[in-house]
Amino acid sequence: MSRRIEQRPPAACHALEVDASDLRATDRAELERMAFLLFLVRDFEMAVLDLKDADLIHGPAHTSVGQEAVAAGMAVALRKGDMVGSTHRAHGHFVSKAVMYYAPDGYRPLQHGVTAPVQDAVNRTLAEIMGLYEGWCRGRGGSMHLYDAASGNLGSNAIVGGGIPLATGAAWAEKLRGRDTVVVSVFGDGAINQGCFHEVANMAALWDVPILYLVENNFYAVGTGTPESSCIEDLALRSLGYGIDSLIVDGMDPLAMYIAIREAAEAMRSNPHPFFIEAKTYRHFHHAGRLPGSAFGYRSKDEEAEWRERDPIETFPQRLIAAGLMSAGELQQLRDLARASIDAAVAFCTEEREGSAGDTVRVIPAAKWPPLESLTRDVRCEEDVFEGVRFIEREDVDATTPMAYVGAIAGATRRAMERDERVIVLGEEVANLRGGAYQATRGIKEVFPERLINTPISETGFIGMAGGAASVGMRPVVEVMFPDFALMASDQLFNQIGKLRHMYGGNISFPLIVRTRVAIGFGYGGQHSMDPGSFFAQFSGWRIMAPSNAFDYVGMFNTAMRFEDPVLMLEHGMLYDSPGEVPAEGIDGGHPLDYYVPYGKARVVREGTDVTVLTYLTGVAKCLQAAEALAAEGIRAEVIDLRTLDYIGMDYEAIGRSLIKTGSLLIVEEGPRSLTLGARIADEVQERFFDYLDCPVGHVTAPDVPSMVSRVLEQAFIPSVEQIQQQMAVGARHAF
Ligand SMILES: Cc1ncc(C[n+]2csc(CCOP(=O)(O)OP(=O)(O)O)c2C)c(N)n1
Repeated sequence: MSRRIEQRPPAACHALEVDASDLRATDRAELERMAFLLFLVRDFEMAVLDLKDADLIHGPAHTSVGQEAVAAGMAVALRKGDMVGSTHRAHGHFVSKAVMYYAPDGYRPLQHGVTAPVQDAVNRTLAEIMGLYEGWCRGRGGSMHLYDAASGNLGSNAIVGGGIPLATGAAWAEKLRGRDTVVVSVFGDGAINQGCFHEVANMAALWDVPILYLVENNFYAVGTGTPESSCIEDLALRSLGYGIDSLIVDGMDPLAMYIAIREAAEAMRSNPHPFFIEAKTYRHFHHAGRLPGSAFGYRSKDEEAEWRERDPIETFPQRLIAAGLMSAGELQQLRDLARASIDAAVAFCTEEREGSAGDTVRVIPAAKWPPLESLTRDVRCEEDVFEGVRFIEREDVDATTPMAYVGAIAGATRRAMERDERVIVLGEEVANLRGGAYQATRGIKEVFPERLINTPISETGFIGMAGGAASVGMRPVVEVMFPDFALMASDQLFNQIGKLRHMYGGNISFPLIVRTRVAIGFGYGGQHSMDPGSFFAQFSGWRIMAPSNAFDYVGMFNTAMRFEDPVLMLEHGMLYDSPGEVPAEGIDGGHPLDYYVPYGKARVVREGTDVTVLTYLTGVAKCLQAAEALAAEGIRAEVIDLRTLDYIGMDYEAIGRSLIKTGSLLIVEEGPRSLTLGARIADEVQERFFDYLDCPVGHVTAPDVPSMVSRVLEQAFIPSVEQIQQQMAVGARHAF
């Protein structure tokens, strides 16, 4: 007879109840800090709304009026070295964490007042929200992209859910380095429905990451009520399936938040594992602006009035007075301190002028704006990371030893791990199958079993976590099994890793390598055969290197490792078994694989005078073959292996040098036309070298369809040597 045996989730959810005895049991200094932060955040947010109304804030400003207890309790509960990643509604979390970091140890607002570093933190936060140069991110970030690594503020983030993988990765990195940092990832009831949360919650539990997921359930995502987006009312129940304990907390009570977070943090420090807190809270106003939500019809005035009764700015001081822990006078002093600090911040960012009607108006002094030259700064790191490095090419090396392309990948990776303990390697199957799905991690598990990490099939999650780990100083190498799978992780790769350095004013870096292997030609079809170079190249934060042989692979991998930027190492499956060679001896007596091949330098692999042919990866051998065949007819094609594929690093000098000789350009790529680099290269070439060109630019690509599994169709899809040869001949006649 069949029967059903009840199975329980491997974790538990509780609701926290706090009473007056907890208040009395709490250190008086902690209560004072919480009260001060409550007042400070409220005044800060009201000032933001005033400035927004005066049109002195450009773009949206999502305030947390009503929700201050979460920020105040959290900031007081955490240590200075702990970290907080936040959302689009981050002002309160950010300024509270910054204040607690920049304040003296044992901060007593009543005794110390608002110290200069605390005031500076408030000023810089407001300045950033206003887009001013003295802001944390040089005014480039604004309200939704605040960042200050020193105070542990991992950043506000405008993509709902987008910051969760980064914060989880930062927490993971801290644990891997043996630190007892706790990271809090704050997000809303709307964000919990993003897949990225579920991917990283699973991995955080799997790897015992000390991350506190703190959901501010304010019951609405814009105008969508939680019952419309979740069939489970208590969102804290959602973590149980991942083996993460959770707690439901009154998010209108700073003390409850403080107790919940402090206890969770201390437990995580001694026994790392994620924890989940659902803070039930309420924003008094609509999603943005100062109108109540009821004005937009998605909630009632009665509901708003009920929550107003629980406003922490009123209730917390009353409780402190009732318990005899603080006097009304002391609380008023704290209110005055907060008010004065916010007034000072407004005065720091603006000045009063006489208006046209003889009234006084507030304006932003011209000197406060970011200089226009800063517009394009900080997309990538400076290349001074190569100080003292000598770059070499194959011809600089006399003695070599044979090494296949795939051996070069594994060898360079392993060598990087030997050199630098910050290097970790992760991806699907990388530690299985004796070298990963394609042998590119062969020989690493035997030496670095802890640093070679198999991931679940969660591209968003593990790429985002690698980004977070990189942002706090690790050097992850991520294998993406097939390039097409990178699209699963688009937000993390492009909105986050590819953009944030610039958006956060150059204050963050993502030194990581994503390796992926183009698989055109293997019959895997349209969802496994992408050449992602042009896709990554849309995002200027990414550097892209595509080595076509083992020698270049090792040297370019080493170069990629040295950058503070994300680098895509583009490989090709058809090259994996191709024989190659690497130096037999090390430069200056070092390890043979410790050499650097330059970024941003294309390589002329065959000289010619009739047509310039740009290509990369498997295109190099094909173009050489075509050029050889044409040589018999007296046509001399110059073949250039681009090697660096991103548009900033593209070696236009080499292209120009060649075009002076040939006057004709052919670009050869394997991908479907819309997904190739050639259109942009041709555009750039006509702008820079129009006078050298004797004819339009030719472009050999696959047709604009996804690749196919059928052997004959795939062969017809991939540009053939004959096709290339024929187009080279046309190019040599300057007849495109
Ligand atoms: C990926 C993404 N989808 C949609 C939006 C637009 N958006 C911005 S905030 C928001 C609501 C978020 O709600 P919640 O996570 O509950 O946070 P709250 O605003 O309540 O603090 C939406 C839909 C966005 N910024 N990012």
